[in-house]
Amino acid sequence: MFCYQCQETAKGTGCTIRGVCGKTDNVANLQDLLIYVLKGISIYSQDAKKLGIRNEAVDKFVMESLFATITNGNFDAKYFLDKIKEGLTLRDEMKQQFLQAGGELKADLHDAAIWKGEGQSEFAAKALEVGILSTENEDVRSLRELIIYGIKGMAAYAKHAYVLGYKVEDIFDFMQKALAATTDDNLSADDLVALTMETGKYGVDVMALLDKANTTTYGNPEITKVNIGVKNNPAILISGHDLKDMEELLKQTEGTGVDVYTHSEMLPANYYPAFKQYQHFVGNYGNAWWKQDKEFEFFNGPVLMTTNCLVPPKDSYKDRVYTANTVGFEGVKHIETKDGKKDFTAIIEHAKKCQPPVEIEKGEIIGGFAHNTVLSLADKVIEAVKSGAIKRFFVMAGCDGRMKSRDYYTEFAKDLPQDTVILTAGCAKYRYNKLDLGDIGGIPRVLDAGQCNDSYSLAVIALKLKEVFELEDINELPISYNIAWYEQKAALVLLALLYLGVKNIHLGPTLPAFLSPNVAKVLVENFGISGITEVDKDIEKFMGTA
Ligand code: SF4
Ligand code: SF3
Repeated sequence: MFCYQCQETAKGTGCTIRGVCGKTDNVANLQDLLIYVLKGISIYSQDAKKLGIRNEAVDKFVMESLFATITNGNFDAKYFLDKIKEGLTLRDEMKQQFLQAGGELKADLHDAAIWKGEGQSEFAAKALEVGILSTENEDVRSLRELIIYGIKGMAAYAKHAYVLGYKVEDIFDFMQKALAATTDDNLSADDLVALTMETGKYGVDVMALLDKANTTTYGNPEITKVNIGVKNNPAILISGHDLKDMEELLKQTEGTGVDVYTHSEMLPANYYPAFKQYQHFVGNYGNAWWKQDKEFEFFNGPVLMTTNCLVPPKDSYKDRVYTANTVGFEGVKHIETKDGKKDFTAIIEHAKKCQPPVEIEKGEIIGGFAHNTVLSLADKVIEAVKSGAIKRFFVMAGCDGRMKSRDYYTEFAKDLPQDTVILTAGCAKYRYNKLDLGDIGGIPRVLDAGQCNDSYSLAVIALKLKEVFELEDINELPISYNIAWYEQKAALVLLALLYLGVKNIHLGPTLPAFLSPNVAKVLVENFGISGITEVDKDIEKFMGTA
């Protein structure tokens, strides 16, 4: 195996024996092969689209398969074996559709479009030929992987919109175009840089689509005080990013005597009007994903993982974990989706037999500062900026993770001058959302917009401020970007920000291993991207006092 798609990759270079995330060598290889099958399907679908052929099963398959390979999403070899088989069948179907419509096959079709294999051993052998390192030139490899990771994030957000009935065909087309492009040896580094920027454009589009899907279906997030303590009923903990599952779970648990709590990235569900109405929706339990091995233990009740980040469960609570959608782990119960619906009876009955959660924290945290709320406070915010009460905003969106070096973000938040405000989204917030950082004239100093996809809200806010202050360039705003990344959705968010013209983003706790020195140089020279150093030095630099 070779995998370097996330921030915690072994030695900062690549996981080669077993993932730091717990992914086995076998699963990593099968994920590589599945991506290869997706490339083959996409080669045909590109040409088929020119003949007016569109296959929704292909769009859905490509989206879900990309999503399944995201860090901490699916650890189950069987899932990937089945997907590879299904993908090969779909690839042939796509090819037949293309031929029947009068299409002619190219003489030099890429191997991804023609290889055949059956069963585990053939798949295992093929997987070894098609991994990341099969692209020899390290700059081409770096750009191809950056694009692939971007579309993995895109697939995740597209899927969340899709289950709510929202889709944009251009986004599906782009994912497939990008997959096919990574097999094209004729593309120059410049072509791939252009494709990387285009990934950022579709990143903005998919986040806008998901924002529309979420807010149209569940209302605009509202300023909300979220309880972080517990009640005395047995309960279910729901984690991940899928709001549709949140809705279904709340409906099905109503009146059963079973409470519902959110974990990690599901915290922002507490901000939506459609969910706040449920009396048995108690609040948020615990912190970011990587603390689940301790927190799930204390929770006592069953846990539903709707998306990443799943940590390989310990035996002590494994029987209480349930997965859904593209999440999977061998030996963990999976709740199937039938006709777009899920039946949570098993998990509800399980909860009834469990003890109530052990209280690990008490009190409240505040959130719900998505674009609609912040823009409704615009007058107050603008006044505070004009009067100098707010000197600078810090966008600290992104992810949290296990590394000790992430303590930097807690210290950074603590040490920021009192006349600054943090804008956040994603699970990065858990590094500072329980600190008492106070407010500025009633505006809290940490404004949480929501999940990582709600980073879109932060861009909307920045664009609005640019308009109000009549600025030419988004970079003239008193906003600094100090972003923490971990998995591939954060890679997409970063590309989206670059596409919107945001410069001088600081990225940490380490720069991605998948950026070759030359690709990193392009990002530094064109966009002023840099890493992090020490808290005080970075604050001085950001505040212009260095
Ligand atoms: Fe390693 Fe991250 Fe890949 Fe897991 S996802 S195998 S930790 S690089
Ligand atoms: Fe977190 Fe996995 Fe990135 Fe959605 S739950 S932000 S890491």
